[in-house]
Amino acid sequence: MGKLIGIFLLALALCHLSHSEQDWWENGNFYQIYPRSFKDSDGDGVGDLNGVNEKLEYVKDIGMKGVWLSPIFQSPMADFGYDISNYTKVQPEYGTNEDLLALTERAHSLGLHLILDFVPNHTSDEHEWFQRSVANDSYYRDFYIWHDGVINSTTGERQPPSNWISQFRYSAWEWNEQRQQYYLHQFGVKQPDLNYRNPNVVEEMNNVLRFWLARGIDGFRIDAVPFLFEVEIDPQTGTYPDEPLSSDISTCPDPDDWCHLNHTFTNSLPEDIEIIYQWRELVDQWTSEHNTDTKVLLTEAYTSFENLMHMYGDGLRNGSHVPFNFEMLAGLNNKSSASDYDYYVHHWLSNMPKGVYANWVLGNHDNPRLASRFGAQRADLMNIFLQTLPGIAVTYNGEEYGMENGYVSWEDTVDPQGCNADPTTYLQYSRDSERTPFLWDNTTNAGFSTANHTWLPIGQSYADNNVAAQLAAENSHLKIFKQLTQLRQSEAAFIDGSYVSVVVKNVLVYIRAAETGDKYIVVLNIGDENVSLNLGTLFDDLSAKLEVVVSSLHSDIPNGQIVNANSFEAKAYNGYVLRLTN
Ligand SMILES: *[C@@H]1O[C@H](CO)[C@@H](O)[C@H](O)[C@H]1NC(C)=O
Ligand SMILES: *[C@@H]1O[C@H](CO)[C@@H](O)[C@H](O)[C@H]1NC(C)=O
Ligand SMILES: *[C@@H]1O[C@H](CO)[C@@H](O)[C@H](O)[C@H]1NC(C)=O
Ligand SMILES: *[C@@H]1O[C@H](CO)[C@@H](O)[C@H](O)[C@H]1NC(C)=O
Ligand SMILES: *[C@@H]1O[C@H](CO)[C@@H](O)[C@H](O)[C@H]1NC(C)=O
Ligand SMILES: CC(=O)N[C@H]1CO[C@H](CO)[C@@H](O)[C@@H]1O
Ligand SMILES: [Ca+2]
Ligand SMILES: [Ca+2]
Repeated sequence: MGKLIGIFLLALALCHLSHSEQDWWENGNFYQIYPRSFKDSDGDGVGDLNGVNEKLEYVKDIGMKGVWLSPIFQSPMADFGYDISNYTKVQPEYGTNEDLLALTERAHSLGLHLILDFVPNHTSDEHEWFQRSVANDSYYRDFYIWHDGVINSTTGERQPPSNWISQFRYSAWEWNEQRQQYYLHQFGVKQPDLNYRNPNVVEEMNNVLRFWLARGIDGFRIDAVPFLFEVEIDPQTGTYPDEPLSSDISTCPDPDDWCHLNHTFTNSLPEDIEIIYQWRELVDQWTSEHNTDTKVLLTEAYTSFENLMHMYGDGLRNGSHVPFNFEMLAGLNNKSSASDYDYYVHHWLSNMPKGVYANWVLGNHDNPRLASRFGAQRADLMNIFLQTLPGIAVTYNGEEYGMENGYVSWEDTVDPQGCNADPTTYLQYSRDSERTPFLWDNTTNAGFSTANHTWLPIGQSYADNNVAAQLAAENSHLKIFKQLTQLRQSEAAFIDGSYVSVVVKNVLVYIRAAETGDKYIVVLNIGDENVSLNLGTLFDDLSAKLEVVVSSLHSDIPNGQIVNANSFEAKAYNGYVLRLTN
């Protein structure tokens, strides 16, 4: 019996609703689809909306409630759709607005909700607003952040108004010949920042939201929230203040790198959160005026924990329904201990405001796949963890069947972050490996596309390991995932049960208990050694016999097997969901 490291009891602020009373998004399962790589319906090698439409049954079948699509709007693709040139038009290679409407209707008919990626910080420089702004067209003149620059007293030359650096390196200011001014871009040169201090910009963006709400879209995932506002111009100097050097420039010595500065004037301003509250008001108002299902906001913000909590609301006003929990995503890696896992769960649960739902994110299109980041042996364990925590689970497409990073050669690399590196180092930077096509079956291109050439290669062998094969197998990562999402939907303990955890050696053990008395124990052996547990000494009122409801593929325990609580053997890297038998 290992040393008891700690017990932590949580009184969860959950509204004790029965399953049927819960709103669709509460406690929900959200699925991120990367449309370029999901399913190609017309054989051009690029995934598209009709492809997503063809596969919606699958999304429903694996237990999802909400689907969010990575950007699909018209874009010159300088940043794979994060550079939008028209917010109300679908990018032609993904389909048409009609295809999106058909997809929305199909989703609704299956009981799914569709969420679009909204990229409000900047447009593409090819957006009509920017071109009119460059032309000094009066309504659009101040849609972006323009400045004459300042004259350097030593050289007598014009230079940018401040030392601000873009996320993609070098000055965040770019000179425009036609307008004879600098414009601000916190990301790429082709991504000019909108000026949110201009009420017309706010109104135009509100109209974009209303445009899609009117077409049945169920909510928005809002990109890059901490970049929305910059400090106002200093009336004394007529320019913007320089940002101080980062407190630890030794970890970021290159003055052209974003991390070289401390972004006090361009990142995580209080105004960023204000506008989220305002967008929440807009969607809430829409929901009540049109008597629709709840429209939701999901927010992407790599910012302080305090800001993330604030994103939920300030006690008077509501904010994001789902402020993505990047603390856990950034905090856990394959060296993390069971105590680390425990820490991130408690930190969120015990600090979130009353009346909101926790959310858990472990992967997305910017991070190596779970099976590659945590080791393939832990693929099921990570899904068991995600699906049995209280609140909302967010799954990146492919994680449900334990997909690993795909191999993409230097020649095939397309991610700008990879291309900016060289053939020896590109794999450290490129995000293509987690974006390779979905493995549907064992036909050409794993059933993703019939094209001779797909936009990214199929990254791994798929003859025996694909969705169809996993569905046909007696047991598989995918079958385990489906059992987990089933439990979340049907068992009160997982719907709104309490959460109590214990860490023993490198094993995280927690109980989910419903008021009705139903109880489940989740055992996650994070470590690389088998551990024998006496569960009876860890929790009160435990029955002597437990039923294994679902466990990792390599646990060698069939579902339904009864085990002794007093001598439970947790295999290295394995996860288990056990039911109390009374
Ligand atoms: C976006 O595209 C639609 C449909 O083609 C068009 O009517 C609209 O004017 C465009 N908007 C902008 C701002 O370019
Ligand atoms: C003026 O230009 C010189 C030479 O490029 C540079 O070293 C110096 O930092 C500039 N001064 C200011 C105040 O930016
Ligand atoms: C832009 O318009 C303003 C206001 O009409 C004017 O002062 C300014 O000179 C114009 N700039 C250019 C480059 O035409
Ligand atoms: C915030 O959300 C809660 C829970 O849904 C609701 O009861 C409350 O009225 C909302 N507050 C505002 C200001 O909309
Ligand atoms: C842990 O992750 C690192 C970096 O991603 C990798 O090099 C290493 O092989 C991984 N170890 C295991 C056990 O998966
Ligand atoms: C995780 C994520 O979506 N990151 C995006 C944030 O916004 C920038 C600019 O829009 C994109 O380049 C990132 O991919
Ligand atoms: Ca296609
Ligand atoms: Ca901005």
